[in-house]
Amino acid sequence: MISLLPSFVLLSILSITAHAHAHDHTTQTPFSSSVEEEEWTSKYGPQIDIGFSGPLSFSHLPQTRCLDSPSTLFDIAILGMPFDTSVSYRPGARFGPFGIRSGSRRMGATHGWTTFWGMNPYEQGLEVIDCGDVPVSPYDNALAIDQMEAAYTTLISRPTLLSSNSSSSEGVEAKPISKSAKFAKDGKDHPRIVTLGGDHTIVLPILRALYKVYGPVSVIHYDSHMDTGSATLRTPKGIITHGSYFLHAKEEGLLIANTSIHAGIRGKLSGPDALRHDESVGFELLPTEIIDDIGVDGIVERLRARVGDRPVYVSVDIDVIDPGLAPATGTPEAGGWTTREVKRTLRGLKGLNIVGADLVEVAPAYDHADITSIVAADLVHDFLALMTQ
Ligand SMILES: [Mn+2]
Repeated sequence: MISLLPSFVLLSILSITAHAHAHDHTTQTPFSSSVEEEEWTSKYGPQIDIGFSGPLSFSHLPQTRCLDSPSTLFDIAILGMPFDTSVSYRPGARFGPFGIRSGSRRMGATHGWTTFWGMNPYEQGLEVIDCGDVPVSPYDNALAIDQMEAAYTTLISRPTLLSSNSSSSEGVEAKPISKSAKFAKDGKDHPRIVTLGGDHTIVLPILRALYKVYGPVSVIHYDSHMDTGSATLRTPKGIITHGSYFLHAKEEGLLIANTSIHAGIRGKLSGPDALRHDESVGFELLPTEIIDDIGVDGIVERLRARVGDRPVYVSVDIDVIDPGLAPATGTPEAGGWTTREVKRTLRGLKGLNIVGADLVEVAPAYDHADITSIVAADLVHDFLALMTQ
């Protein structure tokens, strides 16, 4: 652990130690007549993390390097994918997991109750932990995509902690925590992962991993861009980017045909052909401005009707939100939804069979006063509430 410290910190520690040692020989009278063992604990109790201190995990959750620890079981994991080498404009989302965790510093398991949800996701009897980040290659995209798939597959292949506990009691049937178990090919309960991106390309390895457990899924996709490859069709075939991964997912059979939906689209396109192409990939499209006509409830109704009771993956690009409220992203688009509107539509997804979720495209270098990171962390809290209520 000490080797991880910057050398100047190490030098300071060594020089203080050396100084104290020399001091022992010359000072006869210590300023305290006795040393009380564990003085901190006896006076102040546990060494808790406060909002502006402590190791950086999401919401101060216990953090484990889960990929190294096969015996670590959980029901829901936070997992970072610091990948940003397939973007079309501003890079920087590799720092997204760090930024979102930083934006969550004022959150905590003991005060996760909100009037918005009327519950605390950390107090629903489920183990929610932060599994750290996937160490992805910043040099080789094909390698990085395989690393992300391998990591996600590793974690969702484990039994949930809850089902593991209940099956270990003799005569007690393993109790699934989620309705999604009925979609799993093995009929078992699998943990769910909330992934912190990373650019949006991370969804392709995630869908590949989910396919192994559930088969194809439906997607609810919040974004100002369609990401179905209409703008990148001119690039060489086979190139996977953060604007084309859904086309690859469709071609690989990872999506249930014609059951996915975009919400919040407003990016500029080459023309109406782009819409026809998008529809051919299997998406319905809710443009940003429709919210003024049908309201939050209308958006929720359309999202729910499209995916029905199928297994659904929820992917949120932070750029669905207006850049005035969430500027730190790679391809900002003016005129987006407010944070409050997005939160209300997410709450409207209660009861759907959500098998996983992500929050992507946060690039903290473009942030101001952490506003984007705080928004992103808040939406991750909403994912946890959705998955645990
Ligand atoms: Mn986008």
